Amino acid sequence: LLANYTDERNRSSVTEPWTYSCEKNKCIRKLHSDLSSEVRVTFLSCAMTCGDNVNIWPLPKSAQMKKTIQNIHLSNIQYKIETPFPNVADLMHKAVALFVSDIKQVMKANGADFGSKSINEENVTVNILMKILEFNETILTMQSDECYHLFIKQQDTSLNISITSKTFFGARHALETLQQLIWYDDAIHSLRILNSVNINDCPKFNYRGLMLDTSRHYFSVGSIKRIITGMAHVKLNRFHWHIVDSQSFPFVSEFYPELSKYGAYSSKEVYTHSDISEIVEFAEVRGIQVITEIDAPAHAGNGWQFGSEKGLGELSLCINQQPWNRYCGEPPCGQLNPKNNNTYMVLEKLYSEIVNLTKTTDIFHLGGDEVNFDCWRQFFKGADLKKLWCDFMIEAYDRLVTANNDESIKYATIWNSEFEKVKCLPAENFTIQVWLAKNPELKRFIDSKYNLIISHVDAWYFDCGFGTWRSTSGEGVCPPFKAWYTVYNYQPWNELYLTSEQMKQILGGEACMWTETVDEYSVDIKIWPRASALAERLWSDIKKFSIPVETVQRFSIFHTRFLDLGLKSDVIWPEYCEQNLN
Ligand code: CP6
Repeated sequence: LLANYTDERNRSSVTEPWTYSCEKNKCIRKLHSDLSSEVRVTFLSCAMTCGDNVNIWPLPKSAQMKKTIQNIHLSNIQYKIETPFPNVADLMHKAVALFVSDIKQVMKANGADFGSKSINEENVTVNILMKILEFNETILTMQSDECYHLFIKQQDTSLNISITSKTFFGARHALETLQQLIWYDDAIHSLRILNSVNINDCPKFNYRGLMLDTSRHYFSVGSIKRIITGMAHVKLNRFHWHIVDSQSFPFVSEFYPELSKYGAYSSKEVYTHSDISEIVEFAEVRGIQVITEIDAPAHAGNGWQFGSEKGLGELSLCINQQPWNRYCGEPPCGQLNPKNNNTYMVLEKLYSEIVNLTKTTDIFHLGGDEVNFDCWRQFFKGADLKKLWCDFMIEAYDRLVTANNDESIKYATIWNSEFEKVKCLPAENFTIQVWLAKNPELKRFIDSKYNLIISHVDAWYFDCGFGTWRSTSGEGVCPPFKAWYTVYNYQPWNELYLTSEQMKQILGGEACMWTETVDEYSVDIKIWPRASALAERLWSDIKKFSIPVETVQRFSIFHTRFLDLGLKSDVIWPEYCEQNLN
């Protein structure tokens, strides 16, 4: 019986020694012959048709479905977009094209041969009707509605799929969900879909982010697009681009080209305006907003040397100063000069470039982290250094507003640090990205009326724990590796007992991929599947106790889909767990 077994991964060319069945809501695999062996399996074709697990990641808010299947042809799918907004129609056409190419990719990964005629003779027409009637926005704000209704119903030979949403974002999410309801079964050479589905879905949090640091290592435009592609599949919607830091300045400013000329690792390892626009557009079609951070006043060294040469004076202080661990968190040091007016002039110009390139709406990132007072103290003896920092952030904010054509920005975000104790920044304009504080400090931020983005170092920092780097001097500063289930289980708002009004101050969360120990060739498996776990925490926010086996199976099925889509991801669990969960 095993003689035919030429290629284990290609089921069509082999005769398998077992059969599958659906028994008591479980997929069971049994050996033929008199060998008695029975295992539970989770492979896709069986899982999609057996049991009542909803195999969608992140889990929709509400989903009813029958596990009844229809075989379909890619060439028999018709798309109709209904919207009064031409810009939305235009973007939606592009999103549909991505959907089609994703389906083709999944088919290919599962052995579809596009050259040969399908043995599936059924002639069912699939009509996808997308209605986006309410808003014309294509760049997210904190108010954007991302909900959608996805309805699939079959009437004889016509399979109707209706997608309704208020915005482009909702309809695009619906296509991601729909993509996960379609699979290719090579055993019967057919594309298949669940044909009775009713999903009403909304995210729990508006801000669902991933941060990438392109200063400690340079990342090619292609590798950034790959990360954004993965984000779109799990409905993450904010790409926070920590584009420069003290180590390198790859952003090519048109006002101050010296910054990247002196500060980039090489003349090739840079991001021009056209590179950035390309990335912003790539993200826009995927419902993702790009938020670019020029960290200040700390984490600003290489590149900033140009000031003295241009008659602008010292823009950054302590560059390369030793011993570095006294003057910064990570070598080489550099911290902007708060008493030089030209520092703010340069920042304002950089902000204005970014505001235009990224089509800034209501959110911006001003950095603000890890200010080193020993650095500044050398230059400003006797000064109130906390106040100096506060004044710096306020001035940076004012310059940002000027750069934004005098329109105020509601969510100017800064990393949490010393400043909470000073409370010098108005909560109407400043949002805190919390990477250090836990309860009860978190509750104090809420009481002080700040909006929060959660990124705690113990759960959502993806750089730590690989054992090759300590971010500051000394042992154990960088906490241990976080597995995907650590990421998934972090839910600090659950212990805060907030009113629903207070809960609104938690805008969402973000995973941070600092890149001291990561480059574009290793970044994928460090981000995935952990960012997918974060995505479900922020989209579905299922109350945590322990993670049920059904959730891991669903995650495992999504993981396979993610790989089929051509992306790379680390493992969820050992492969034998797929078959040993009785
Ligand atoms: N770079 C910048 C970093 C970090 C921060 N800001 C960082 C600090 C500690 C750890 C990981 C990263 N590398 N600009 C803190 C927000 Cl453990």
